[in-house]
Amino acid sequence: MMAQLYKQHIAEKMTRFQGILEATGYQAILIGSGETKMQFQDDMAYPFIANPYFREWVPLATRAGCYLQIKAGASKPTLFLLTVEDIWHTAPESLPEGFEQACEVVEYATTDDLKKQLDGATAFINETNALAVAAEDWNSQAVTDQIDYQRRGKTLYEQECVREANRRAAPAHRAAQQAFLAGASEVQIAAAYLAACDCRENEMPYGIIAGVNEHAAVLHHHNLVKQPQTPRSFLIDAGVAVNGYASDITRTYAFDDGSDFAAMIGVMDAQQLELVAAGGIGKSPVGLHVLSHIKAGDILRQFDVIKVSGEEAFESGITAAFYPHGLGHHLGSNVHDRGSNLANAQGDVLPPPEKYPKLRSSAPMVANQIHTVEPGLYFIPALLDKLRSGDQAANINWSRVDDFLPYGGIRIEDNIIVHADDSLENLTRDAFEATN
Ligand SMILES: [Mn+2]
Repeated sequence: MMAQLYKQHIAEKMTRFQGILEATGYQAILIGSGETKMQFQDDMAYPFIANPYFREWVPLATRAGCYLQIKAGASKPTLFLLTVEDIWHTAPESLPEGFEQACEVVEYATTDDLKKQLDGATAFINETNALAVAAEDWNSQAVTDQIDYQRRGKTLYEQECVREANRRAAPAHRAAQQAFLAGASEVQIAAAYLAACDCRENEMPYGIIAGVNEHAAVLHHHNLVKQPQTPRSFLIDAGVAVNGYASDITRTYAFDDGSDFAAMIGVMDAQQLELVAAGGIGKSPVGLHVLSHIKAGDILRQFDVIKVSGEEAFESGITAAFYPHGLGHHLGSNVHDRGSNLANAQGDVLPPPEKYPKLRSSAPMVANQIHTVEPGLYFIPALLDKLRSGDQAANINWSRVDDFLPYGGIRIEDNIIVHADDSLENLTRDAFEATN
């Protein structure tokens, strides 16, 4: 089934890229997977991962030195695979069974070989200018803007990749939860996660975030600790990559089901589903972001952490101290898919709202887009210190803040497809339900 979907995916991409060639005046686009990078003054390479533009076409995430060529008028792309004898390393990854027919596959051994096979004005996309093309033809923004704009709508193959990435991640999340409840260290929890999804750490779409207790308040807690802690709370943000596409899932757990923190997770979980349901074609991510802040304020009020309403807490900036990130982002071959602020294929950008200059998603949702919904609520000492010395300090119930500080915080994140009929598919909840 995947091979059939891939064939359709390539046909759809060919059509879209013919439009890009026409709009930008090139005869061909050549996308490199990238080159292996060596560590400084050493004979070891960093783990290689092909860039998202390449992965959008070819599911060879670990294969360096490959190029995909899309020519004007061609019905299939040509995939150039670097093929050299190498007795030191494992043979390079090859295409999944049945995928080869979608492309013309050509093996090459040297850059000169490859260059002989290129003709016509070519836009070259690659981290380095490995083929020494003219500077203006290398990563031309006119071309990458076009690519980023078309990638907003995911093909059925891409949707299935992210769906499968959710299916594989759910049992791993369960394993991590069990390890936490058993008193494991953060490092051991991550090991349980990897074992359950049967992945190497380098295959993860992003570094596993696994924070026990106060570490749940560190938004990107990657330096997992080895010492087991007396468990109170646990936040895990981790996905799985399938054919170069990511899932991006966060769950938060309390050790004691009867605690206020457990109750707070329950309220956040219900609110998160309301925020998911508020999305759809044409909906503004900015409006949803504001809604999520008011809801975060409501939770703080409900648990007596603040003395004002959720709405007032949002207006006065209190919620920003407890929830300092965006509600979500687009998901695909990039974990944070590009193009979420583009007004058109020519690269005009929709500016973020003045209040949220860092918000990356500003463009209304379109059909077949995949996005994350990830409201959060945290007790972050550095932000609380600022709040304590600011003009809103009297509106905070500081003894309640102290009650929650040892738990760190909460984030709940699902991956959602906005279908063409405006129905919403929650890939993450479906996957968790299937593992029950
Ligand atoms: Mn995310």
